[in-house]
Amino acid sequence: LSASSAPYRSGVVTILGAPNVGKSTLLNQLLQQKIAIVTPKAQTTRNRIMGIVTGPDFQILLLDTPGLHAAKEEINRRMVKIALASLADADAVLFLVDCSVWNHDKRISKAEEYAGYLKKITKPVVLALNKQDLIPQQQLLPIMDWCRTLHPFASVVPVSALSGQGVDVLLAELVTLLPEGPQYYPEDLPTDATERFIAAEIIREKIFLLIRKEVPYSTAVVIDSFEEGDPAVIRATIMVERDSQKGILVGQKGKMLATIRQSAAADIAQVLDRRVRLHLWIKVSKDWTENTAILRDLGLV
Ligand code: GDP
Ligand code: K
Ligand code: MG
Repeated sequence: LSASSAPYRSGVVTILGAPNVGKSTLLNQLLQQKIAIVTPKAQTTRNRIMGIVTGPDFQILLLDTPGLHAAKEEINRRMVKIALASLADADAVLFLVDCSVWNHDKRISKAEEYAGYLKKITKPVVLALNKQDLIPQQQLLPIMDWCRTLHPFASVVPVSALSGQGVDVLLAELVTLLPEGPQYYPEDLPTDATERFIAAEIIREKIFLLIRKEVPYSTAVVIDSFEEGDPAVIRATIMVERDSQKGILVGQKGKMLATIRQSAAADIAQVLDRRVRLHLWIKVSKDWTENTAILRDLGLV
C-alpha cells in the first residue's frame, strides 16, 4: 500500500431541513440527475428517497426526507416521523438551511427552531447554507460565524444547490464523516427508487407546479401498470378527495389534465431515456389523506 491510498468510505447521510430550503434540488445536483421532485411549494416530498453518490473512494447513501415542520394533519405528522426516523440509520446528518431569507430578526427566531431539531441529533452534522447565489458575498462570512455558535457542527459550507457552487466542498466534508466500508451499490446506480416510483413522483410534481393552492396536497398518484419497452407505456391514477378537486385537475375541456400528462411524460421520458406513452385517470377517494390503509399503500406509514 502506498502512503497516499485512502481507505474506501461508505455510509448513510440524512438530509434534514425545513420545507423549501432546497433538499431535493441538492440531491438532484449531487446525482447529476433528477430523482427527487422539486417545486416551489412546501411539503412536496412525502417519502424518503435515497440517492447514491459514488466517487473513486467513497459511496454516500443520501436520504432526502420530507421537510421538518410543525405538523397538524395526519399525513403531515407521518411525514415528519419519516424524516426523524431516518436519523437512526444515519452516519452523519446534512442540515440544510436557506440563508437567503435571513435578516437579523429572522435569524434569531430560526436559531430557536434549529436548536429544537439539533438537540435531538447525536450524529455529526454538516450545516449547508443553501441559496448562497441569492445573497451578497460579503454577508457569507458573518453568517457562517454566527452559525458556528448554534451547534458544534462538523463543518459549515455555503452552497448553491441550483448552480452546484460549493457542492464539491460539501461532498468532501461529508465523506470525511463516513466510516470505512464497502461499495454497497453498483457505481452507476443513482437511486434505489424504482422507475415506477420516480414516474409517480414526476406526475405529482406537475400537479404541484400547475394546480393552484391546496388541491395538490389532496392528491396521490398510483401507477396502475408500467410496461417496459420503447415506448414505455404507463397507466396511472391520480387520487383526489373531492369531486370539485377532480374538476380542477381535469380543467376546461380536459386541458389541465392534458397539460399535466404532456409535461410529466416529457420528464419521465428524459429520466428513462426512452419514449413514454402516459395515460392518466382521476379517481375521487374521500378523505384518503386520513385513511391508514391508503397511506400504507403509498409507503407513508
Ligand atoms: P425542498 O422542499 O427542501 O426539497 O426544496 P426544493 O428542492 O423542492 O426547492 C424549493 C425551491 O427552492 C425550488 O423552487 C428550487 O428551485 C429553489 N432552490 C433550491 N436550491 C436553490 C439554490 O441554491 N438557489 C436558488 N436561487 N434557488 C434554489
Ligand atoms: K419543495
Ligand atoms: Mg423535497
